[in-house]
Amino acid sequence: MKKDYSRFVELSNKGAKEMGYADSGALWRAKYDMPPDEFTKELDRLWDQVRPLYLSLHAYVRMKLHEKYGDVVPANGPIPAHLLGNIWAQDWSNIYPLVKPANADAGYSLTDILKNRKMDAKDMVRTGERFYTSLGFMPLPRTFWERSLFTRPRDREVVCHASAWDVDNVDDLRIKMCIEPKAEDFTTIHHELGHNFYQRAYNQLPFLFRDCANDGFHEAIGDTIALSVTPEYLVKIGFLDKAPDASRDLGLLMSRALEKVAFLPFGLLIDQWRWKVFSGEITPANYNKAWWDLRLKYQGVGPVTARGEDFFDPGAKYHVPANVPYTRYFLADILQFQFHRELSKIAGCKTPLHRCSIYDSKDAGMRLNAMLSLGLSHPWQDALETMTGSRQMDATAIIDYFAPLKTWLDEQVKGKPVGWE
Ligand code: X8Z
Ligand code: ZN
Repeated sequence: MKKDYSRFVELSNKGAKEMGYADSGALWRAKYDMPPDEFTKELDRLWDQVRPLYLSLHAYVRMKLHEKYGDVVPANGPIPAHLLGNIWAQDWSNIYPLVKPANADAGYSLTDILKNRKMDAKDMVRTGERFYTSLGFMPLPRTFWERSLFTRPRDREVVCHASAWDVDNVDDLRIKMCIEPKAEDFTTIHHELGHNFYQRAYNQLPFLFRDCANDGFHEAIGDTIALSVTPEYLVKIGFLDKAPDASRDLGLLMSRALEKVAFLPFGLLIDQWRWKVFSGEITPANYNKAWWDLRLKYQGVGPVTARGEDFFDPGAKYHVPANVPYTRYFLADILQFQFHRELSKIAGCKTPLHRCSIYDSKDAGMRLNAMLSLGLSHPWQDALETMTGSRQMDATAIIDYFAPLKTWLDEQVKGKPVGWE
């Protein structure tokens, strides 16, 4: 794939240059209603805001993995990426059992609930859809149910990486996903439906405005909804008899952090690599070295054995060969907490943010729709202001959300090394 990819980079740059951009990376960075250099600075600013939170999680997880695996996991160096429970080390939820706080486990498994209830793929999507209709959105069209792909076909190969489609730019909405009864897929369903409900919210606008405020917004909507899949919500829809009390908060926060905080540096580094590939600063001769340098710099993870240039590890991440920009997911990771904080206020939540569900709040739904229906007709700053009153992306929302966990993590690693350089 490496050879094909480097040829692809040449061709892609040729097109970008013909359009007046220095290279394809510059073209991608030009889509944020601000000078591209300013956008890069914004990313640095946001990363600086969240890095201490990531470092605390990293130090704690490394300590726990060191306890379990011994010196394979250095006490003060990078974590071997293959021990984090995910092939890309982008979401660490699968090692929750290894790192969960003693006595603060939430005490239920959404995966077990889905399995015990014998939920099939469509049942899970229906449940996701009901969240959106509870906010006041119209149910999905009949064709969505007829034309979507919900399970892995037995007779042919398909791309199972989840995606959402708006085939006619009006209401031929579909998702394509190979759903299994597990919590991760339940979350992804809400993510994909967020794309579909956004697509439908802007389908009345002039054609060129039928798009999102910026691609981070598109990725953030469904995740914002998934943040409302709280124990209290699961009780409301009959999935759980009783919500765990506040003594279980650390477990709940830990499980969310393994998904959302662990992801932050990963969300950033993919395009740090690609932008330099497009600009020529990283060449095919050092594709893999530069990749692992960035993995170390941002994530503090390393390969299990040396990875030479015979390997092309970035190619294992879907979005690289599929040429889907990735910074959007970093932005979404920040924005969804900003959206959740605001919508929780509108929904009248008195609980801490990680216990607030906006389910059934028509007021929250109206505010959300006010932003979605702007589509691309305004700069994203206007859309953000419509939703939150602020024109700036702001990581204080994710930081506040995880503040109790951060305090706890810092106590656990007191006297132990933090960071890896
Ligand atoms: O690719 C996706 C979505 C489709 S837009 C399933 N995500 C990124 C990934 O899987 O790497 C969602 C989170 C990050
Ligand atoms: Zn998405």
